Amino acid sequence: MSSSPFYITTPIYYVNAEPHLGHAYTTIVADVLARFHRLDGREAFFLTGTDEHGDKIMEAAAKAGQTPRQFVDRISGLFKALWPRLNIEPSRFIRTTEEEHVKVVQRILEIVNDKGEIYFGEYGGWYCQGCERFVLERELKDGLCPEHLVKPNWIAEKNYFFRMSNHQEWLIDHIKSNEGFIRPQRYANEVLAFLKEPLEDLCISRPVSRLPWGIPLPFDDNYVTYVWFDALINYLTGLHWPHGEGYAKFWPVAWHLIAKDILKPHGIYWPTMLHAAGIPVYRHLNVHGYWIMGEAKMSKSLGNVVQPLELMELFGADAFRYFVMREMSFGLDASFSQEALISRLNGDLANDLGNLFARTTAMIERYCQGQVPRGLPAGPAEKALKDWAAETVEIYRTEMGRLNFHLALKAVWEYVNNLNRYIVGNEPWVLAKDPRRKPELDRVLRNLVFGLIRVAYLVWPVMPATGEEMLKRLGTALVISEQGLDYILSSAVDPKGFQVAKGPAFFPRVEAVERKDREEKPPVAGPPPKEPVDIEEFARLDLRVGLVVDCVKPEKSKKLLVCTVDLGEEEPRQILAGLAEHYDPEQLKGQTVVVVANLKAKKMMGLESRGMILASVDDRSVKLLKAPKGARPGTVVR
Ligand code: ME8
Repeated sequence: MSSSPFYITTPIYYVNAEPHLGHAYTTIVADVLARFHRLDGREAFFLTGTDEHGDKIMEAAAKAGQTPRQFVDRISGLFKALWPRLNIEPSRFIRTTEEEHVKVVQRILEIVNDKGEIYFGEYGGWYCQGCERFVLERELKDGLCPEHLVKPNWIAEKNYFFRMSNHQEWLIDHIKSNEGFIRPQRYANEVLAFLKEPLEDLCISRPVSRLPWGIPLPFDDNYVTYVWFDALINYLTGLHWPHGEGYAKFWPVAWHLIAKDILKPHGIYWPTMLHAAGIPVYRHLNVHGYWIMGEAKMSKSLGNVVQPLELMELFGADAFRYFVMREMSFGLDASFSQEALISRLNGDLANDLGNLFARTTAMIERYCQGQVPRGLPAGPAEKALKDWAAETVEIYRTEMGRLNFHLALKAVWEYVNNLNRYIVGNEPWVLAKDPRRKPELDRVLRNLVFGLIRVAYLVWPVMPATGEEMLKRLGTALVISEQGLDYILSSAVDPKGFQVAKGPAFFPRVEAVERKDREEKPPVAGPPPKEPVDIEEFARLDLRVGLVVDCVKPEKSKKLLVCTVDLGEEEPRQILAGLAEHYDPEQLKGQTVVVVANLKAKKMMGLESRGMILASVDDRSVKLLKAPKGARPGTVVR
């Protein structure tokens, strides 16, 4: 075992959307790794935070009717507040709007600029708002951004560029000669494949006139820093680069964790930026796959799907953490479903682990007044159990180090089930009937507690609250030892004389839940409430049910759809709706909608609109407000 320190980072998340399963997963993995390394005798630093500059954030703030500052404070707060609910304890939560970070970014820009690695030039390119980057022609699929499936905008302007191409050969060589620099290997191959073509220089500025929300370039205040150049540097700020003690200690052992969506910025921009600035590159970039909502996606239209983070609140943070760590093979996609979560919870947690704990502690309460028996020689079965524990620790340590969390947990569960078999094989309830066999009974019970203590330590990185509570009920407490995990194989954890308490079930069996109220949660980015109105004022609006009998998209407009709507009048009306980016004309035909019928007629793009179709609008989607099934055209809505 080595005692070198350990540094783990998550991506810093964009604050334009509420935290979801994907964000939770990466951050859980980071927390598990930090805890595992601490448990194995290393000092660990774990950094997460929020990415708060750029176009997307400006736009989301504007939609919410807030200043960017108010907006980012609010959403960043949602992320920060979620982590303790998931038993996640970062060493630092960093925000790119912090003054320290602004200074670090500017300092690095100066260094890179002084080295002649930045120039001013003109560039036209396809800009994908979702990716917040220029997407190369060859990356497009049928003219669309492959990640966001939207057509990028063509933007041409004068900007500052980083000579990324200067570092292409170095990067190829570095990836090839450092196994595991990017891992799993398939992602290193993906980056190498990309690097077969000449690398373009990276546009690292945005004119303030277009985007005022960013870090000003230290050498030209008409420009702010491109959000990726700003965001990646958080990994240094987090350690108080350049003079921080943390930087000296942890940067040489930096591990980044990301999903495959942001491989390019981390696998190409970041190492070349560091290389250009003369800063050593990170040790490992660890790339995981996507969580897919699987079958749940289909039933989502039924409106009864309980979202993953809601399930976490219902079933508990530790069970949720166990599920995601056990279910996903790091590097590959995995699908999330309530059924799979429940099956793990009732199987692995309630049956295997929960029962082992309950049975063992109940027997000690019943046969030994709650006190673990002392001073008994071990027989061959106990020797086998001890060997098994040593083997489990070995596999666990190896697989954790390789990010094969599912295999590490599998090994722990084999040990758990071995303990369960040890109970069945020794039938302590039979031994208890014969007073002459008391020494045998004592030996079995003490060994079971010994085993449970080891299990508590091994599950602690993944289920910290459970691990700690198990130890407490077994009459002891977690020790982070310099010996690392070998500590749990030593006699220091021998439970003789410990006072044990069974306590309530750790993981009561659960059943599937349905979403009771079908209302979505209020959108994060909703605008502030409007002034109150009198009922009379409201009553002046003539709201009606309308049937869309026809719908076409005029060629001239990107946003508008021309709808023909039956409102129960002599003739259907023409109503223009700004829905073209969200609905195909075909999807609207036959819908019963809610219409503001007495809106004054208005001309748009030379076409008259008589009324307005209502829709819900938030920062992510626009959805048609549908009238109740069977409501006839012209019916009043009030
Ligand atoms: O990209 N499955 O932020 P972001 C698994 N601000 N993980 C997922 C996921 C899914 N379906 N969806 C998201 C950004 N993630 C930038 C990062 S870093 C200097 C700047 C996780 O809010 C995963 O970790 O879009 C992914 O890489 C990250 O969220 C993207 O978060």
